[in-house]
Amino acid sequence: MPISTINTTPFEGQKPGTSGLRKKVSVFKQPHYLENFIQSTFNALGDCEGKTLVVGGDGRYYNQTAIQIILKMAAANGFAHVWVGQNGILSTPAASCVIRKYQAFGGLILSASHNPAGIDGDFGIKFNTSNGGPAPESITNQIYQQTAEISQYKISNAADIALHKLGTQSLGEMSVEVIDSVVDYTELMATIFDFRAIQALLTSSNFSMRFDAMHAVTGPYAIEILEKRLGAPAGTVINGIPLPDFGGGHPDPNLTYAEQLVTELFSDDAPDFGAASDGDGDRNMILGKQFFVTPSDSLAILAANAQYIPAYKSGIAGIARSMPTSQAADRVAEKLGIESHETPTGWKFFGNLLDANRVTLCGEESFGTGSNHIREKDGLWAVLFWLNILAVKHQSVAELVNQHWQQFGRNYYTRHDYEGVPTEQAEALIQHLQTQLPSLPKKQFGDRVVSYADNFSYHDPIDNSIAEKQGIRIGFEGGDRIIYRLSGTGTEGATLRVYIESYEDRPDRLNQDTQTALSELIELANQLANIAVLTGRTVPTVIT
Ligand code: VG1
Ligand code: CO
Repeated sequence: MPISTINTTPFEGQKPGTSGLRKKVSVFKQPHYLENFIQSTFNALGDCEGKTLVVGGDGRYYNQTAIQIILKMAAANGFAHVWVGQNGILSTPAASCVIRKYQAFGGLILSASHNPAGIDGDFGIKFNTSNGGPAPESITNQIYQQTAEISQYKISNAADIALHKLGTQSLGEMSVEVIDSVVDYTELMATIFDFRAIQALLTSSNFSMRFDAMHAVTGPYAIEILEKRLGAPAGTVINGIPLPDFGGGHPDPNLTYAEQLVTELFSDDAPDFGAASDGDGDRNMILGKQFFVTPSDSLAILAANAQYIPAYKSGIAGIARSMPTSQAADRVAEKLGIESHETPTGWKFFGNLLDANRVTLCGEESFGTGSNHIREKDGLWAVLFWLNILAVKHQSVAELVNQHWQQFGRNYYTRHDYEGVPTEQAEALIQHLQTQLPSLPKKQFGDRVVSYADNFSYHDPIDNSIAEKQGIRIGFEGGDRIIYRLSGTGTEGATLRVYIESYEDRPDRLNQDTQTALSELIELANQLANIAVLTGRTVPTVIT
């Protein structure tokens, strides 16, 4: 089958961010744009001859078109074999599972996660390595370098693959295996959790739950696992049909965007348990009856109850959390006498710790939780983990969380996002904070004293790589913290994220409203960064 070599010139800004390259669909659709990035990825990886690749995406608009191009380029670059999800669908955790299971050289995941989809929405792509995890910065930097130098790409002239048809097809010399998107992932979940106990819970008349797939990729996975395998009544999964524009919604599982689920769980006859996932299936939100579990608390609670889960019953090696995630999990690690690690934002920083078996559980405040079963965060896994604990302990979500706070204290936590801030303004704000850093330690604000102020730098204990400038941290005596960083996943202007945390262990102060409990610190965070003056914003766009 003939292969064409096409001349091209570099596009500016093909720099992978927190989680791959994310741009507007209109940017990706420019002639050669996707091709340049794919060829640059292959160039950065070196010899692709005879290797195996996994390809799949979250089903958003442009997914299948992009996959056909990628398959032809993979063939032209010498790959021998590609595993691709049926209709081009693989959730991010399922892609990680498939890469590991079939020992592929790596995978291309097409997703912009919860960013809006559709012809006017966003598209994204990232490369995961053979461990199933997002490529580390050493590789993404090389890819970026290649995008700046590219002059040609290679593409096969073979016909399209029938992505709906399960089984083996060939594309020139390369074989393409179209696989069921759900089977391998479901099997993996069954090896981790006590499906029998969860089934007993989900079929009991004393328990009801709702799972909101938000018209994104998790629908088929949730229907298969929760309804078909575990016996939850039909209708447990809502918005379960993936749509190329996610139904016009914003599949970001939080109190703002998962509105339908939140309304139901906070109603008078709310179900006992509610959960939602995001565009590509790697995030999770956990709700009880009229009760919200912060992702930071969720990580700590899963860690403290890991012994109830078959896969973790002999103990967890350690816990890692991203820097802005609350310190709740650290207290659990301390009690268990295991390692705890603080890494920069983005799942790629957990990979080395997981591979070296230094940690078993990982989490981010941005509704991401996962374990060593794959190398991505995993939405449904977190939901099953919670259900397994509830099934064994016969407690409600609120009881479990309150009990945790009584034992460990509570880290009140909130994140304030200011979206669509002009980039220069956002950078000036970070600079304004940066210049204050040396003068802050020992300074007193009300009854708080600053104990450290820095721009977080991470030294990876496994490969000794260093990631600098990962966010401004202002820590106070007693553990309170304010953190500021700019998002690395947006496609329009800048998003300023302000993370605020305060620890409380007085038993009579554990049930306050979060924004009230944190009001002084929130005010201080606004003042220190001069947010109103420097951005013209007096209220955040989203509070989680
Ligand atoms: C955000 C979150 C981060 C997460 C990343 C990818 O990044 O804060 O914790 O890892 O999204 O998640 P940023 O740079 O915008 O803060 V996902 O579900 O978009 O793959
Ligand atoms: Co996601």
